[in-house]
Amino acid sequence: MDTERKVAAEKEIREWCVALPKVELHAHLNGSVRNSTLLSVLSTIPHLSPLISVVIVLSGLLVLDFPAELAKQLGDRGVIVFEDVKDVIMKADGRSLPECFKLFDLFHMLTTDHDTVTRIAKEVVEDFAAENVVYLEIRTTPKKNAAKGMTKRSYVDAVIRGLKAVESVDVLFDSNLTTSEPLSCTPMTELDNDTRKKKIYVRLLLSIDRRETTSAALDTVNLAMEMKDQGVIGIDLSGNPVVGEWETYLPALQHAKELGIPITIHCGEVPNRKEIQAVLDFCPQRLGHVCCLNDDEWKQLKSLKIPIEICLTSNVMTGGAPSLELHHFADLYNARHPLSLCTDDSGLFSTSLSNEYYLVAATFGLSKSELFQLAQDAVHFVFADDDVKSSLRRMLKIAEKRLMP
Ligand code: 6MZ
Repeated sequence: MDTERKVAAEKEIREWCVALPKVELHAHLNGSVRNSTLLSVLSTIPHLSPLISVVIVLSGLLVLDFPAELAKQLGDRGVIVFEDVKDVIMKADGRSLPECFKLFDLFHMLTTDHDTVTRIAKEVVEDFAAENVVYLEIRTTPKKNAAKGMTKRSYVDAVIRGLKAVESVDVLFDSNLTTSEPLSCTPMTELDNDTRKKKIYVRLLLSIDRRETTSAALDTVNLAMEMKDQGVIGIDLSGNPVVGEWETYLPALQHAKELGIPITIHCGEVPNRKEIQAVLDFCPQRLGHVCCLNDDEWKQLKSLKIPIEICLTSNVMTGGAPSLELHHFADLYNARHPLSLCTDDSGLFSTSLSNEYYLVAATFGLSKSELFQLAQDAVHFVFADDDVKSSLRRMLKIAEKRLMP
C-alpha cells in the first residue's frame, strides 16, 4: 500500500473507532484529568501567575520546571520532594510504576479539594462521552482531608455533583435510572442537527488504596454500601503494587463480598506470586492488568474465566508488558478469555478508549467486526443491572447497522 493510501486507511479506522459506541470499565478519576485543568489549577495558586510561564505542555504531557517558589506554594497542600518528581514529569515516553505513583501524589496535591474534584468529574464524563463512550465506570479513591473539611463521604458527594453538572450529554447516573428509549448512537461530532441529546450511563466504583489500613479500607466498603442507590456499584483495589500486603485489605474485600458488592482488583502489575495466587483464590468479579502471571497462574485464570480489564498503553508505558506486539492481550484474545479494552489513566498516558481500540486493530490485525464484537462483549462485564445491559445491547444493535453495513 502506498503511503497516501496507508494514511487514509489509518484515518478511516481511527474515525470508526471513535464512532463505535464503547464501554469503559477501568478508568481512574485522577488519572483521567485534562492537562489544561491541571494547568489552570496551578494558576489559581496565589502569587504563582508569573511562574506559569515555566509550565508548558509537551506532546500532550505535562512538563513542569519547578521553581523553588512553586515548591513553597504547593508545600501547603502536602509533602513532596520536588527534585524527585521533576525528572519523572519530564519523561514523555514511559514511566515506571513507582514514577507514576510519584506523579499521582502531585496530582492529588493539586486536585484534592471539593470544587476541583467536582470539576474533574464533570470534565472526565464530558471527555469520555465526546468519544462515544456510552457506559462509563469511573473509579476513585475516597479521600479525607481535615484541613479542607473533606471526609470520604464529602469527597464522593463532590464527585457526584460533577456528574450531575454535565450539560453536553444526559448522564444516567442513579443506580435505578435507565432509559426505555434507545440511546442515540450518533457520534457527538455529528449531533448538530440531532435534537435528541446524547446519553451516557455513568457508575462509580470506590477504590481502596494499597496504602490504606484495614479500618480505612472497611470505611470505603461501608461507604459504597451506604451510597449504593446513588450510583456507587462496586469496589476496586488499586494503588502502588509494591506497597502494602494483601492481608491488610482482605477483611474489607471479604466484607464487600458478603454485602454483595461487585469487586475488581488490580492483579499482577508486578510479579508477586503470593498475592497473585491469593487474588485468584479470592475470585473477584473482574481483574485489572494481569501482566506478570506465571504459567500455572495463567492456567488458573483461564479456567476461572474472570473477565480482564486490558490496559494496553498503560501496561506498555509502565513496563508491565514489553511492547504492544508482545502484550498478553493476544494470548487472552486467542484463548477467547473474557476481556474488555480500557484506558486506565487517559490523562497520564495521553490515550483514549477509541485509541485503545485502534491499537488493537493496528497491532493485532482485528477486523471491524471483531472490534465490534469486543465492544459488545464488554457489556457482559459491567457491574450495572440487567436493565442497563439490555439498554446498551439495544443501542449497539442500532449502531451495528450504521457501522457494519
Ligand atoms: C494501580 C493505579 C494505577 O483514585 O485519585 N491508580 N493503581 N495501578 C495503576 N496503573 C498505572 N493508575 C491509577 O485516581 C488515582 C489513583 O488511582 C490508582 C492510584 O491509587 C492513584 O493514586 P484517584 O481518582
